[in-house]
Parts: sequence; C-alpha cells; structure tokens
Amino acid sequence: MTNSSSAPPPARGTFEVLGACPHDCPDTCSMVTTVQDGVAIKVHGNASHAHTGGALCTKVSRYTERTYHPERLLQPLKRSGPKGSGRFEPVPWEEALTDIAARLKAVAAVNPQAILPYSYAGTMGQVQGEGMAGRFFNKLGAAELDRTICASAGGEALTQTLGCKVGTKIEFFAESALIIIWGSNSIASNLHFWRHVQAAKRNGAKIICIDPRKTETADKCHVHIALRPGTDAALALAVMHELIHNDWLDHDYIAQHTVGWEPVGPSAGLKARALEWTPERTAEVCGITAEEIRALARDYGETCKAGKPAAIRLNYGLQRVRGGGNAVRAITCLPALTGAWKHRAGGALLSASGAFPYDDDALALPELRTGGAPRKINMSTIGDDLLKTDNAGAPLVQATIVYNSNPVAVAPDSGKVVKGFAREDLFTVVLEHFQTDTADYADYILPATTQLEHWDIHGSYGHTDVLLNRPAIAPQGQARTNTQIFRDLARHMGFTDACFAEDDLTLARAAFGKSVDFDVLLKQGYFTLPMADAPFAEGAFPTPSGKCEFFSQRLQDTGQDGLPDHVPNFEVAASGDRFPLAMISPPARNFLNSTFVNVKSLRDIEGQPLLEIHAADAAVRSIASGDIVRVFNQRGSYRCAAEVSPRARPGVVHGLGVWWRKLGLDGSNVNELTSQNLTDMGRAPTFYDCAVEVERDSP
Ligand SMILES: Nc1nc2c(c(=O)[nH]1)N[C@H]1C(S)=C(S)[C@@H](COP(=O)(O)OP(=O)(O)OC[C@H]3O[C@@H](n4cnc5c(=O)[nH]c(N)nc54)[C@H](O)[C@@H]3O)O[C@H]1N2
Ligand SMILES: Nc1nc2c(c(=O)[nH]1)N[C@H]1C(S)=C(S)[C@@H](COP(=O)(O)OP(=O)(O)OC[C@H]3O[C@@H](n4cnc5c(=O)[nH]c(N)nc54)[C@H](O)[C@@H]3O)O[C@H]1N2
Ligand SMILES: [Mo]
Repeated sequence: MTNSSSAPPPARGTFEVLGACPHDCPDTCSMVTTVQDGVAIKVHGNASHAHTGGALCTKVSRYTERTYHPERLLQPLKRSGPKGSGRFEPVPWEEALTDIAARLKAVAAVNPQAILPYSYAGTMGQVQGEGMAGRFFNKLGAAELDRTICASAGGEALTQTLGCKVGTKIEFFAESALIIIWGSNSIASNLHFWRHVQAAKRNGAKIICIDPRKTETADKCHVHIALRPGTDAALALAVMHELIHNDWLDHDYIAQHTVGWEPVGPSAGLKARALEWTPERTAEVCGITAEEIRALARDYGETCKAGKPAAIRLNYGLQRVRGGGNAVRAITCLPALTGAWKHRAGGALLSASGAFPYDDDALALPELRTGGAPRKINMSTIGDDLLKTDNAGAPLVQATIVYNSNPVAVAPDSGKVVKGFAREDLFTVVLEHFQTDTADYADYILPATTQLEHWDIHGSYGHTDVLLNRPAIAPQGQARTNTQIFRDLARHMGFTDACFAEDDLTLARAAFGKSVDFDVLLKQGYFTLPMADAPFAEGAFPTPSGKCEFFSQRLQDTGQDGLPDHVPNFEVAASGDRFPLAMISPPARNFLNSTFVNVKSLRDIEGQPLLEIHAADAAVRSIASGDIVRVFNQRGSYRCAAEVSPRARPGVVHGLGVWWRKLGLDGSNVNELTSQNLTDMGRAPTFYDCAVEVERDSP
C-alpha cells in the first residue's frame, strides 16, 4: 500500500494504490489497484472496507481493460466530417482550447445562458464532477442543468415523507426477519446489499421481491410478485388496507410520530384513502391476485406485530413512471404504520445520500455568478430543449459542453435528442474516455482521465462512508482530468480568479468541509460518517411537522394531492390498444448505464440487444426466440432480437441495458421509444412508462 501522504505513486516497482469505484451505483466500493512499473495490472476490492468486503462486481473488475482499451481517446479531436458522421482529426490541445474559448466567447457576448453544461454521474466523484466545472460555468454565467435523469422523483418523495434521504443502514438488513425488495434488481445493481440478504436468509428471514420482471434477484427470493409497471402505489395502499383490517398497526407510533392518518382539515386522511383499496380492486389494477396481496400484507403485518424487524429495500426502478413520486411516498409510509422504524433492522431504504455533508457551494462557488438567476434546463427533456427557441427567437441552446454523461444514448425520446445534437448551428464539446454516441456529434472531443489517473472524493447513496480515490498511474496519452480541462478553458476565457488555480487535492478537502477527517481518508481510504443506528426509532423526522408526513402540506401547497395515491401511467398498455405492451428498460448486469458497453469481454456476456417477451405475447405475434423484431410506438421504432422468456409476464416486455446506439442493429437503442413525459414529483423521466407494439420483422 502506498504511504498515507498525498505524494504521487513511484514510477518503478510493484505496489498497491487505494482508490474508489467511480460508478453510479449504491455500493461505492473501495478499490485497490496493483501497479507494476507504472502500469495498472489489476484492480480488486478492499478487504478492510466492510461495505466492499474484498469483492468488486464483474464489470468493475475489468476496469484496467477499460483504461487501456485500444479505442481509448488519447488526444484532442476536431470534427472533420458532417455533424454526427463520427469523423474527426487530431488537433493539439492549445489549438482546441483556443478555438473552443473563441466559440464560447462569441455565444456569451450575446447570451451566456445559451451555453449549457450537460453532465451526470459517469463518475460520482465530487472533484471530477462539479469540482472545477461548477466554477467555470458560474463564472461564465451559463444556463444551469436540472439534474433529474435518475433519482429526483424518489428523492423528492422521500424528502416530502421522511424529511430527508436516509433510511435503514444497509448492513442491518442482515438482521431483518423479513426483507421486501421493491422495484430493485439487487444482484445486478446493488450486489453488495445482496450479501446482507443472504445472511438474513441464512438466519431464517423471508425475502419477497416486487418487480414486473422475474429478475435474477426474484429467482432467489421466497416470493415474487410480478405486478404491472407503475402500479406500486396501489399495492402499498392495499397493504395498508389489510394492516387496518387485521389491526397490524402500531397505534402508538402512528399517534406520536405521523401526521395525516386521520383527517387533516379538508383532507380525508390516509386511513380513509387506504380503505378504498381492497385487495380485489387492487388486484385488477396491478394484474396480480388478491391472495398475493393478502399474503404480502400478512407477512409484513405479522412480522411487525410480533416485534420482529421488517425492512423494505426500495430502489429507483419503481419511480420511473408518471406516479413514481407517489409510489415512493406510499411505500415509505408503511414502516411508520407498523412501527418498523423502532428496530435498526427495520424500516426502509431508498437512498442514504442525505447523510453526507456535501458542500457543493465550496466547490462550485455560486458567488462567481453575476447577473440574475440562471435559466434552468431539464436534462430529461434535452430532446425538446435542443430544438426550442427563446423569446428572442434565438435557439435556446447554442453551445453545450458534455462531460460524465452520454445523453444521445441515455436520454429519453432519442429521435429528438439526435435531431438536436445534429444541428449544424449547435457548438458541442464532449469530454470523454471513448467516442460514445454523444461524442459522434461533437465539434471537439477532449480526452479525459479515468479513475486510475486522477484524485477524487466520493459520497454514496447506499452506505454512509466517504471514500478517497488516489491516482494509481499517470494520465494516458494526452488525457487531462476534467478539472484540468476546465482550468485550461478558464485561462483561455481570460478568467483570472484565484479559485481557478486550486489543485484537485484542495478541491477534495473542500468537498465535505470539516465534517470529514481528511487524514483518516488519506490513511485508510474511507471515513465512516456518524449516523444513528435506527434514525426514526423515536420519530424525529426532519420534516416541517417533525413527523412522518403521510399528509404533506408542502405538496398540497403546490397544487398536488397531499396524500399518496395511485397515479396511473401516462401510457397504460392494454390489450386491444394500438400499443398494447408495456415496455420497461432496466439496467443490464454487465453494463453500468451506457458505460462498459464497448468493453468486449462484458459485451460478450450480454450478447446483443434483446427484447424479452412472454410466450403468450410472442405466440400471437408468431415470434420465436432469436427472431428479429420491430418494437415501435408513436415516437419511433427499434429493431433487435427477441427472447421468449419466463422472465417476462404477459403484457410486459423488457429491453435491458442502455446499449450504445451504434452497436445496435440500425444504430438505435430502446430510448428511441421512451418519452419525455415527466414524473409527478421531481421533474424526472418516465423511462418505464412506455407503451409499445412488437412485430416480427419481415425477413
Ligand atoms: N449492473 C448495473 N448496476 C447499476 C446500474 C447499471 O446500469 N448496471 N445502474 C446504476 C444506476 S444509475 C441506478 S439509478 C441504480 C438503479 O438501481 P435500481 O433502481 O435498483 O435498478 P434495477 O436494479 O434495475 O431495479 C429496477 C427494477 O425495477 C423493476 N421495475 C421496473 N418498473 C417497475 C415498476 O413499475 N414497479 C416495480 N416494483 N418494479 C419495476 C425492473 O424490472 C428492475 O428489475 O443501479 C445502479 N447500478
Ligand atoms: N431506457 C433507459 N434509459 C436510462 C435508464 C434506464 O433505466 N432505461 N437509466 C437512467 C439512469 S438511472 C441514469 S443515472 C442515466 C445515466 O446516464 P449517464 O450519466 O450519461 O451514464 P453513462 O451512460 O454511464 O455515461 C457516462 C459517461 O461518462 C463518461 N465518464 C466517466 N468518467 C468520466 C470522467 O472522469 N470524465 C469524463 N469526461 N467522462 C467520464 C463515461 O465514459 C460514459 O460515457 O441513464 C438513464 N437512462
Ligand atoms: Mo441512475
């Protein structure tokens, strides 16, 4: 292991460097890189970090393959063909930076708000995320990106209900007597949580999975409830109905620590609402049986009533529909009804990110911004926004700098996204490791360093440790860190503020302020935040009322229903309709969103883009496994191979993973079909609220 100072690793010899997995995943692993004579020869999980437990997932175990990939971008590139042709020629850094600055200055001279930064969680690192970029765009006076593409519906729902984004500590699930995995494929997307489930299972816990798809996680649970997408709030309300009917409620906890069970002003209260959701009515809506609902409520109610811990692991899968916020609210009301929060192994967990004292302002320095509040542009409607004009008739977005994201592949309604990025008058700069679908549309592609080549600091949304990442090797080729690229651009723009000279370690130290002991981080690579074992055992919810808010005055004040309800999908797929099948497109196990799709060993495991379809739906369409099918709706059409699969329920098809468009059959992916409709809360996308029809493609 390298010493605990911040000195760079030596160029000769064999040694290990402590880092952090950079990916958008709740696990945030402590990653150790073995370096031999300046070359990273392998990565492995840190055995002394409890949440990592010495193991990385299959895909991140291939991180060196990704870093030394022959197609890695190693020099700046300038477009040499038509927009989107993917044709580029190498240019020196200085020439690229000078030209980019000139183009940005020209736009900024008229309206800096026509410049849009577009970024997400390609790296979860605070330094290579908004570290220097935030300063640059504030100083420039650019538009601000509303970062909604992943978690904002569920995040807002948690805030409205519990007051913050915290919940049951992930490690305590090992002690639960009942675990409900609700809308999450843990084995694929939260592998280190699954270890705790296995431990609980060995101790006799019952494990229930609620998911339209029979996932590899569902395979290993005692019960699988395959409901229709977008019907989770109805199911949660029916569980409440049964908790009332059988008196499995914790009346004390409800009286002391909740608001809105009984009527509040004109609101009838959650109890009255739940009584409307009989198992029979709910079974119709969810496409399951009333007995499945009664059994679920019995398992939950009786476990809690017996004083045993019951915990719900919900994740973001179920919030990608119109009523996603309401669904998260309804589910997170359940532990307050049964008093499950009283146990450290009871309650619910969606996200732990609220435990982290992120000091975003110390990084982005909003005081650099002069002029009024920035124009906000929602990243989930980038398709429409790139095609819009402002009040003066000028294009809303005239220049965009994309980093840590691949919007052409991951944003919904990609027909429009592509049309927007293809605009000849849009100036696009992409900071990347690879020539992604988005990079194909760039005017300039700037080569960025990977996690093995830079400093960073990470929070998590699954556990409550801060992790430090050290560079293990020198930047490859001419690659520069995101921070260095923004420092260089600042200099070329003529920004002379001292903050643009700060180095990455200074930014890392600022990211969480004094609440994190940086010496501990330098020494052991992680720092555990203090957090109560059972955060809501005594109530103390950080909401305006101090209680778990079944009824939210704040929501009602914005014109919404103050109580959670079942909000039907925008696109309820029903037989006989033009688009009778519901399509969901959850993550593939061996990719991380669209990252790793170009790593051949991982792509070989996933095979090819597939559409999973139930045998009955396939039979009426004369579709057999391996047939090429056309999946289509009013927005577009997409071709891929079909797999007649027991993982699909009738009426629902699955297009797994965010494949690179250019690796699909006709240069497109599932987002050709998804819509730009937004969720009830948090302005988030509705990827899994998407009706389609499927036909066998004519040979
Ligand atoms: N291997 C891998 N890991 C990942 C990712 C990845 O791409 N690959 N992505 C990362 C990211 S960015 C995120 S946000 C997290 C996501 O983490 P999760 O939210 O846990 O996502 P998934 O594991 O796909 O689980 C979503 C599950 O919800 C199901 N689902 C879809 N619609 C509904 C519905 O209406 N109701 C219910 N109950 N279930 C529904 C899907 O079938 C899927 O199995 O995972 C992260 N981890
Ligand atoms: N149909 C459908 N679409 C989805 C989803 C879905 O479930 N279904 N999931 C959605 C979700 S949850 C999310 S979070 C989004 C994710 O969307 P994105 O955040 O765009 O994630 P990725 O596709 O992984 O792309 C990240 C890119 O960042 C680059 N990158 C990584 N590290 C660095 C770095 O240090 N510097 C620079 N410059 N670049 C870097 C990677 O090479 C990669 O190309 O996708 C969404 N899209
Ligand atoms: Mo995400």
